[in-house]
Amino acid sequence: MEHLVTFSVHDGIGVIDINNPPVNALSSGVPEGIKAAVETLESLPDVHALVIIGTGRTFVAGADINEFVAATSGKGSMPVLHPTLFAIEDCTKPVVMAIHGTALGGGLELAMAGHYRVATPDAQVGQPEVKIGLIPGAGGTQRLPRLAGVSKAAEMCAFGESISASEALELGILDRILEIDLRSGAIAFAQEVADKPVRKTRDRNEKLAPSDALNTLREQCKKTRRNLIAPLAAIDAVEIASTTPFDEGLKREAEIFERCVHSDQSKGLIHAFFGERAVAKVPDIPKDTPVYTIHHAAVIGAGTMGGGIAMALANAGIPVRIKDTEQAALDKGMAVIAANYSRSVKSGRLTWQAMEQRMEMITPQLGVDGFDRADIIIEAVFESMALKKQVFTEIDQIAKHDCILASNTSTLSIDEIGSATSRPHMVVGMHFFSPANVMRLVEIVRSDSTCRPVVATAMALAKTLKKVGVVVRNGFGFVGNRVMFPYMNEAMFLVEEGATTEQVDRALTDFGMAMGPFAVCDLSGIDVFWRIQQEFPAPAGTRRPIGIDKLYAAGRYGQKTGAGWYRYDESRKPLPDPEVVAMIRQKQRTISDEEIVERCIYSLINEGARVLEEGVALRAVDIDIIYLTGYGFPAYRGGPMFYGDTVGLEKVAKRIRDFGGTLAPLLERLAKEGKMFHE
Ligand code: 3H9
Repeated sequence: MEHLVTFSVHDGIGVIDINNPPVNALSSGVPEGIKAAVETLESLPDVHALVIIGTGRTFVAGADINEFVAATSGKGSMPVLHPTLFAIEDCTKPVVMAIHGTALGGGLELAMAGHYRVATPDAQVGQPEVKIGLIPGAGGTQRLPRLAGVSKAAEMCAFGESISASEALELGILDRILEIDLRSGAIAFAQEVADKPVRKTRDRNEKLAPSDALNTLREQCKKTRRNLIAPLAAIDAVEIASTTPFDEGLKREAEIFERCVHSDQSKGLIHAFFGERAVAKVPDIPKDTPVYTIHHAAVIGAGTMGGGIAMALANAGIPVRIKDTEQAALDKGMAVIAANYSRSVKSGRLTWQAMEQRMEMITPQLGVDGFDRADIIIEAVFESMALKKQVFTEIDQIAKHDCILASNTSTLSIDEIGSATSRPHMVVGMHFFSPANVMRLVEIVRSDSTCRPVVATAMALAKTLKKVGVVVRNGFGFVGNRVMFPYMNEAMFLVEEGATTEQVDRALTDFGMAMGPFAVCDLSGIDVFWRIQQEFPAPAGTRRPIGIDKLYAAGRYGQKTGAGWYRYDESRKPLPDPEVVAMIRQKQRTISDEEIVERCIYSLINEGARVLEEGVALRAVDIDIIYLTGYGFPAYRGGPMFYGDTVGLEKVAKRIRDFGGTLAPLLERLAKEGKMFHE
């Protein structure tokens, strides 16, 4: 406990250092250590004030999230911060919180229990608990409105976004921004206020007037945080501060927190939080694996994917050459890039200067000038093995020997593509998702030959591009698309059997999917699905949906032709089309939403079990993160495999059998043994 928190005295000021790397979470031992140090301070007559500061890269990133996992699974006790926060707030000598990096969640709650808060100019503060399905549980919903006002506090607790030090100063959360060294500046500040009477945050009631803005905020949450319980719960808790005395408010906050922390939503979101970090740790690619530095990049193909990838590189400050074979295609690609940036400028997310700088980083060209200097060349041409092999043979001859050759293929074999080069060890799949400048997922596909430094470089590049790289093995459709096909097939079977496209899409968006399968199919293009079916026909004897062939034959390629599974008006609004049903309906029975969700989602889980068993996905969590960051699976369900565990694999297996499906051996075994994917 001693090393987590240290107490020392400097020029009549006590200093508590919190030292719990990497982010000074308030793990067991830290709050107790702070409380003990405050008690020590009270006993020292020659020490007149206290500074609390974090060592290392940040102040305090909140409660230790691992402790919630342990507590809700019966393996530990729930963290309790109130005794420490009261000890600070009730301290008879002024307590100054010195903030750098971030004061998040319990970290901001700790800071608000102090009598003053000073910070570095680049510090950030926030109540992000909602992002893991919680509300602030250590008085944040009661103290924040007392400093920042009810409406701003509700917004911060409901959306979970951090704010800058300057905004926090303006709102009254901070008392001063220190341009000088934080530690000495905070000690000087403490000397300045040492003789002043202390003012407890909980006694400050002047900003607690009820706010009408909360109802608008609730409406906003219902739209943008669909199905989530924590954002609305956070608003309720903040509202209580405006109508109820502090102590009663704390009790009510605790009741709401308790409901949230035991919810499946919180468990799913916490799984997603740790999962995103877990996928970055690949057992045979240790942290010290050498990586190639990427100074210059090149992209082949100026279509939707190539353009988006070029934007992602330029956004990260990496100059990129983008090549296409026809001037018209190149012009069109650059016009799309410019239009995308202009939209960001118009919405205020980007300045004109930044747009210009980014456009300057992208060099369009028909030839291969400068490709010999590229550190990575990313191919994003049409999805055809013959074409890809031709491209790789060509670039292999131009690229320098240590240039990484990456393919953005979504289904094709990286081993086979690599075989078209003299350097299969330098060939890797980097499967971006459309729009590549926005979507966070990159599937990093290693072939049998891809060497470890190349995989490590692809992972590092994904991080530089602010994306989530998930390493997978080679195999048809890798993980994401491979698992999606049975899900899409099931959706199509349901329409053949009596459901409508809009019912299927609605049932699955109600479940939480960002888009329904038919809307996705129309957006990606029926022709794309048709081509994949040609390249990879279903094995003999397996049921194959008839919809794709019929729509393709009718020239209904989706949004791009104004008709696919839906018809589209000028504003691209999807309209149900009875013609489609007439084309593919085989039977007529009433199908419930429950059946739709079970058949589609369980088929995802079943195929997930197959890719796991085959080793295409390394761990269940990799599949979860792929689905959360690339396929619009609801984060509060933790990903398909985590959701399967939540439902219970025995039930999942039984329902798949009931629907006539064939169980993946791994799923069958786990279900029989009463086990889970995530043990
Ligand atoms: C809370 O406070 C509830 C209270 O209201 C009530 C209590 C009663 N706990 O993200 P990084 C780990 S809820 C445990 O890669 P960055 C993380 O897993 C909490 N571990 O670094 C990773 O581990 P590893 C409210 C945590 O610089 C390592 O630290 N707070 C926690 O990109 C580095 O993290 C939040 O929700 C934690 N609280 O980002 C803040 N935080 O190395 C959550 C981090 O083994 N944290 N770790 O993979 C963050 O948003 C980011 O981590 C932060 C740093 C911005 C701080």
